[in-house]
Amino acid sequence: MVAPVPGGAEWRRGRFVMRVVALRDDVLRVRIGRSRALPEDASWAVLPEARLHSVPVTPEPGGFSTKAVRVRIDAFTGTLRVTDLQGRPIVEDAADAPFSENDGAFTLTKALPEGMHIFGLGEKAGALDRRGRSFVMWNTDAYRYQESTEPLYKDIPFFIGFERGHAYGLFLDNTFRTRFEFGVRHPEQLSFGADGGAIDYYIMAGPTPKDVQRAYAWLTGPPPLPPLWSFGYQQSRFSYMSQAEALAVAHRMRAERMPCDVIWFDIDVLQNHRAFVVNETAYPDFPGLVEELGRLGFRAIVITDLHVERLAGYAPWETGVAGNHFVHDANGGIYIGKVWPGDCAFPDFTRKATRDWWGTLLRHEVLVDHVAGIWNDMNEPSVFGTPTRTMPLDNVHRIEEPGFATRNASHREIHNVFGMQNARATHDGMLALRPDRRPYVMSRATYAGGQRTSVVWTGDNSGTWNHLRMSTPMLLGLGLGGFAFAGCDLGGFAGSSPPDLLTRWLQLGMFNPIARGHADKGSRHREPYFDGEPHGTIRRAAIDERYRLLPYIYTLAEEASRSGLPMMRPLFMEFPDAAGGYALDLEGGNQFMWGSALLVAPAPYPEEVDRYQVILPLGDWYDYWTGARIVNPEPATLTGGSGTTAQAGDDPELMPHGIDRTPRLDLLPVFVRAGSIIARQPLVQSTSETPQGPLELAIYPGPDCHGSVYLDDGVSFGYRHGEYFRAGHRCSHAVDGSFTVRLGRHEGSFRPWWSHLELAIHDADAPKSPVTLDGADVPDVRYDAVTRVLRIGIADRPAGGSLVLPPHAVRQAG
Ligand code: NBV
Repeated sequence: MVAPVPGGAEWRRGRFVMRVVALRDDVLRVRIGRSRALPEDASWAVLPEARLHSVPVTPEPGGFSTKAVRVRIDAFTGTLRVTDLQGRPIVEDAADAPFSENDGAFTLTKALPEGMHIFGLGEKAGALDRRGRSFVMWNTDAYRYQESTEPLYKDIPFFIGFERGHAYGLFLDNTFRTRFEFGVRHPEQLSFGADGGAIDYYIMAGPTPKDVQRAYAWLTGPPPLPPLWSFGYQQSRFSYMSQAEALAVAHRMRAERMPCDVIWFDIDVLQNHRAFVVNETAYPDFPGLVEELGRLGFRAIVITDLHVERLAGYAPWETGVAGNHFVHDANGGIYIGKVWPGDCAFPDFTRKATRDWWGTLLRHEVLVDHVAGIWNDMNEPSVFGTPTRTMPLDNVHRIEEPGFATRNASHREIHNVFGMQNARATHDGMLALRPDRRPYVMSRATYAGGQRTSVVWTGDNSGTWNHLRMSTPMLLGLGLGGFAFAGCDLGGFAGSSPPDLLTRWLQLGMFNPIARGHADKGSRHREPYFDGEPHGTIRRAAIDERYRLLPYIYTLAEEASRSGLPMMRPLFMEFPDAAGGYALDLEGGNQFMWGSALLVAPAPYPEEVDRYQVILPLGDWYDYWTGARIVNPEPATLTGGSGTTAQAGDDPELMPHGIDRTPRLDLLPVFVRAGSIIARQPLVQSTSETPQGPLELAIYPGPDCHGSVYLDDGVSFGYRHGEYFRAGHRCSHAVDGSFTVRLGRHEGSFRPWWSHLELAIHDADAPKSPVTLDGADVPDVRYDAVTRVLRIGIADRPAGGSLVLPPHAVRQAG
């Protein structure tokens, strides 16, 4: 029977109890207990303030409603239906057997309507649309994975169901090995479950993909704003084998004028791969090296794997034993497994005391100035020489944690959060040691919510064309999984990418949230200068453009840190109503949005030389490289299966358009949505350099034309106390055809590096009468008839202002 409870409704039958509550009007939590009581109310992923939030609901027969959704529970079967207030289904249990269990494992089954597509689950290889496939969540060291490899390094059990115009989200908060399948066992059902643990999941009602994404960020926390330098180019290798080699890379990058911000130090910087101990034979003066790198404008990131070598006299081992900080085996002894240094113990990161202890070990690394970040690898955890590649499932962790009942838990339960808690310990340790510097931690394994304490990369990909292609859906999946800040090893980790591949990968990687080249031991070098010409020139141009775009990129990053919206976005997120809907993300062949203004359109199969079609959704676009406007292109030929092509009655305005491009090594096609204002800066060689000259506002006229600029000191938390800069700008046409740029008022107390703005208005004509700023003529107006760009130089004024171009200088765009 179904009874009202505060904030929701509860169904009981036999030993089963299901409680559905509304945390917000558009966010429901569903918990099912199998022994007359609900499971423990605790979570590694969901923020307590979200988990315990509630809104008033209206009890109704068999359920309740909020201001956004209606919940119905069948009194007999417990079948759950969630609809909008008009009765349109959002997500519904499968009519037959929505629930099954077997020895602690459970499976829930829901309807999968014919036209619905599934995105998410974080880092998964293969197609972005998950429909028709099955997945496992079990953090795994998956060296040289392929498209079909399951599982991979991370566990983000959150997916989005999307059908043209409508989306919902579902997050299964369960850390055991979980399984998802979408239309595999039954074409119109999806199911998910776990090997054990609580049945505890959340439904986000949308209706837009961005609504879902924001709701997920509300539940699990948005990723905090990383330092500005982390958006520069970063160079890594396994490993730079000596101090001299690392320094030579840095010098060469500067000599070649290839901008770069970070050099990464992999395990050979450590004595016998032992965390926290520098190999002084290869690196006789590591602090001195890092100082020198700092003078050259580089930061250093040092790897710190979690396994602790069993070695008398080694402080992490000794203090770890003394503090009882290591994971136990089933017999209560310290579990020892083999990893890089040899026999190792594993800190029990589910104990707060152990995380605090781990944080103090970072003292050596973090207190060297310019060691700006820590890299947590191998934290699935990866253990050598075991059939499971990890520790035994009956190992014993101790949960001693605010918000949780104190208890022992098997590795079966903790495995998937182990890496996340390792990264959390590193993050919190860095923060404790340098309270006013933003910690930068990169982690390989993680769980939902791990975005609060680390950025991630996609592990050991390979230097093959196929892996270049795979990188886009993987990073899009991570973005949808809350990890807005993610990267892949540019050039591929394992094996040696040939020069053309590396060139193309660097071009594409400049539109990834993290742009870091990395390479396996023994493989060809991936430093961008390595292959001579024409590669050097092409790669330099790609990196230069990343640096010019940094104001836009950092503004996007800041937006992600508030909203959870990814920087790299699938097209359906920006154009949910476009005809063909999701097809944009399938037939667009790896196209994606870089923020809401730029569309990046690599060749669908990057090694092919054939012409391909770029799909441009809705409205006019501009070619990013030439500035030329692309008006009314041909309708795209969407050729996919049911639901992808235009249907009778589709509004032609909503049909995407297609244009052809022929692959060229020196150019990655990028387009700008009409109605965008994009901030760019003069070129620098690293973010430690102050750009010289004005901030450029590149204006691409079109409907709802807007853009903003955000900046702060790039490293501290001052921005949280008002020390930031923000300005929002808009443009519009008046009825007489004049064009106004409304420059926004400066917000925040941070003073940016520029004093002047250069407005670059694209597809303009030479103005026939003066351009005015708040009524006064502007003297600095330059027109280039070849590019059709009108450049206007003005002082940037804290109060903003209105810049008016006379009629006919700027055409109305569609
Ligand atoms: O620390 C060495 C490597 C590292 O370079 C790579 O990025 C990680 O994913 N690490 C894996 C350990 C062994 C790789 C064969």
